[in-house]
Amino acid sequence: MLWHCRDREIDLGHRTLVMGVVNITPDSFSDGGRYAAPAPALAHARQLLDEGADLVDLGGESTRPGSHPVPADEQWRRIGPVVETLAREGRALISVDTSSASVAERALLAGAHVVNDVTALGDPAMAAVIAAAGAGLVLMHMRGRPADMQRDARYDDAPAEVATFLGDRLAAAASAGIARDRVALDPGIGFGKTVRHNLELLARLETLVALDRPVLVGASRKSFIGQILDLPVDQRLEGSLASAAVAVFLGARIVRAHDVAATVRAVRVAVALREARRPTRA
Ligand code: HH2
Repeated sequence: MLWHCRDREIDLGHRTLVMGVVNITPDSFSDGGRYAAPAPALAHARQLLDEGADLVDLGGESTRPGSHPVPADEQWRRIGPVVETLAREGRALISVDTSSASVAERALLAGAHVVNDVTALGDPAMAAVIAAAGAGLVLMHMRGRPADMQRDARYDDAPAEVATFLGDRLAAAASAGIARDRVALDPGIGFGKTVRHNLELLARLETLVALDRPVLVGASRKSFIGQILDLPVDQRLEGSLASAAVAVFLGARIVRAHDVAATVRAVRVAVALREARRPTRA
């Protein structure tokens, strides 16, 4: 399984990437304000790369439940200096967490490789920007929008409905000129879902793996873990690692995480277990 992101060809056949989260925001749900200025954000990105992150996900807009969109110019003011510096250094695979085509365009011009779009091409101008740059794309499922997404969290069969949605968005991306081999798919853990829906999506990840594109899972520190363990956001490491390990074992090829060093170790063991399920070659 190959994932093409501009000039990079990433073979995910026997690997799972760890995507380190860099929230350059005042209000993200788990680390809002810690890396809001360029210098701490850059230092944090470098630290995550040193800890073994395969790519960093730079975001200038929180999408926590109840949050509101941040104007494109403000998003770029937050993430631009970090994207530009990391791209100049040439070491990191750079993802930008934005659903704004104008932010994505500026980031790709500066040298980013992947657009992580939690609205799955909700901005009508986004597909053309990604197609023109040959960028990688993450299509994520969300029900509603962050401001109201927990109000309508109803599904008959969440994994099946999410798979249908992502299959449709994959087809829409292809008709807009974004080759399949550039796209990764994400069930959107915590985006318009109850605890039960999130658990079903993780436990039945094969429903998404069957779409034959890399599956990305972002369960790190999310509230379903807090609800199971009755723990606040700063005490969800073990729950995040357990969720990541199960997702990887069931086929996830990219894990989005805040705690990179620990996640890299958990993912390596889970990948070894996943590989052990394959029939051995004669
Ligand atoms: N989760 C968050 C943000 N972006 N992107 C993808 N593809 N998948 C996810 O699960 C995902 C995401 C929320 O986490 P975080 O960035 O830490 O919080 P906030 O949105 O409050 O900045």
